[in-house]
Amino acid sequence: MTEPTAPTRPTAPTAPTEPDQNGFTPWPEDLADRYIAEGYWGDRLLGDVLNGDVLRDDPGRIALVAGDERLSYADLDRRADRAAAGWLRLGVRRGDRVVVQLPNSAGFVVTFLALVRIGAAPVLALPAHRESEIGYLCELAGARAYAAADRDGAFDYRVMARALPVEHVVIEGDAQEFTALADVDADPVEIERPDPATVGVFLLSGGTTGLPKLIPRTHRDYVYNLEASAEVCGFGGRTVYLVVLPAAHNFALACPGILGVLATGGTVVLAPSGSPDEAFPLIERERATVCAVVPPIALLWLDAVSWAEEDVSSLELLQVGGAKFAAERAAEVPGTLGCRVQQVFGMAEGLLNYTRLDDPRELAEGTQGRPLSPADEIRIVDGDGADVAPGEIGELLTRGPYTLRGYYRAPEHNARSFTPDGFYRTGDLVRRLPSGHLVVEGREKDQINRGGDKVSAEELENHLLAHPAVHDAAVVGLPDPMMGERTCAFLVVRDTAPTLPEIKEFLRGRGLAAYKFPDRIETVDTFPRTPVGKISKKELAARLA
Ligand code: OOB
Repeated sequence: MTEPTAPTRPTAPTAPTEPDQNGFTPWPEDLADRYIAEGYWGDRLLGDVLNGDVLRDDPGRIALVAGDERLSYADLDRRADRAAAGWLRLGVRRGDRVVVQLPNSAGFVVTFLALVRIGAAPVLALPAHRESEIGYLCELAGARAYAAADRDGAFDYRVMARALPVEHVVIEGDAQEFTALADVDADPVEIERPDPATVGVFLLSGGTTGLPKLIPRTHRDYVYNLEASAEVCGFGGRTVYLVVLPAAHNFALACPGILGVLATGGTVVLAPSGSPDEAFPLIERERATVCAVVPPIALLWLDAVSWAEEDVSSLELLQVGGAKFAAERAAEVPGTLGCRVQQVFGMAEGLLNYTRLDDPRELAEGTQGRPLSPADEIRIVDGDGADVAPGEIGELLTRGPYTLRGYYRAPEHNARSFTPDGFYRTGDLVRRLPSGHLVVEGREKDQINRGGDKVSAEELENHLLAHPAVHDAAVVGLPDPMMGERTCAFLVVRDTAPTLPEIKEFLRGRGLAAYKFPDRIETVDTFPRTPVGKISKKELAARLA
């Protein structure tokens, strides 16, 4: 302890305090100092991500291709500055939160850059989310504004927006009574730079509880995340990256994703989906070199190349992650798609594992990669929290320079999700090879991984329990060759069992995202119980096998 010294002059409010960082758990000071001293954290902000050399020396280079739009680095930079001024004029300020639910459009990228430049954190919702998720997120985040498309097929975001507890609604497309995204535009103004230690963006957790969780990512941890990823994946000026996953998902955004491409001078091409009908023509036209997909898309592509007419030979790297990609399928990628395969085992909470581009095939195909950063700390523990022997299976715990220390405004959940010394409990069961590569062997968390889309069993159970005919509900994963897992809801019903279409209609009415709907329902008289009286999901899952 140093002697306290008397202040020589009254502390004046030199800078406005960052509003509302109260729900954010910072890294302890000694670790933060270390991450800075060792160069993991710098002063770069998310708003600075566009490659500076390209902006100066080659500003006409194409940064973003979206539909008919082709934006150069200079165009994108200018549009982001104009949009930032537009958001400020609308009344959105540094420290605010804005729920952003935009599809893979230029509007998404411009809005993201504009908000991080003013230091208003985007809360990145998926286009599939509905009232149940979006209403809750707006409230939890205390969002000042909500930005969305006009519609998604038959679904009208504007109808949902009318009931949201926000001051401003901004709509891409036909805005009706709301502000049009195109009008969030003004002459650029001087903007005070946010503090790199503050939250730059909120990602959504896949969820294991009744309600979605928010993951605060600071400017400096997320910049490290995307820059280190870009380096490991060899991204650079000649990278043409096709985005087929939702841009709002961590994988497509920053692993290395859209932001990693823009940071290293490459070109981002946005596709509406991973369907070969939409993705292959774009690969051919733009000569895409890299794409990140979930396993079901990889399987679809392995199949589709044999009949598709497009030339996809420009592809050099297929990143596969979000759910386990079987070694046998991974081994088919080089021969069938003519490119390398990279396995990515990541999480919105932080830790990223990548197979390396120079890994021997057996590691690239048969493992889920090794940690991105030398500063990532990994523990693999048994049920008592003790380290397992080398090579044994256990739960993966982690902490590091880009892994959260707490969910936003979730003290009770945080007490369970982190060890007292700050390791995040991933809920994933892994084993580690002598090379440091991890193999994902299963999951401890009560979640279904439906081809990369995460479904919290508890969240779905709570919705099912609200159905008048449902007495009790238990949701388990059903093995599936294409999706890895599908969702099965076991129900104890009061008298007549509802049908699957009735259940889906009920859940739609409750505003739940459709990817969380059960694929199958099974009615039972009673649930099997564990010795302590909990529902035995293991036994229920065994009944499906
Ligand atoms: C990615 O992020 P999230 O937040 O949607 O889901 C994380 C969880 C992991 O904890 C794990 O259970 C599962 O998804 N997972 C995998 C996997 N990649 C993710 N399980 C097995 N094999 C894999 N390769 O899914 C995500 C974030 C960034 C990059 C890539 C994926």
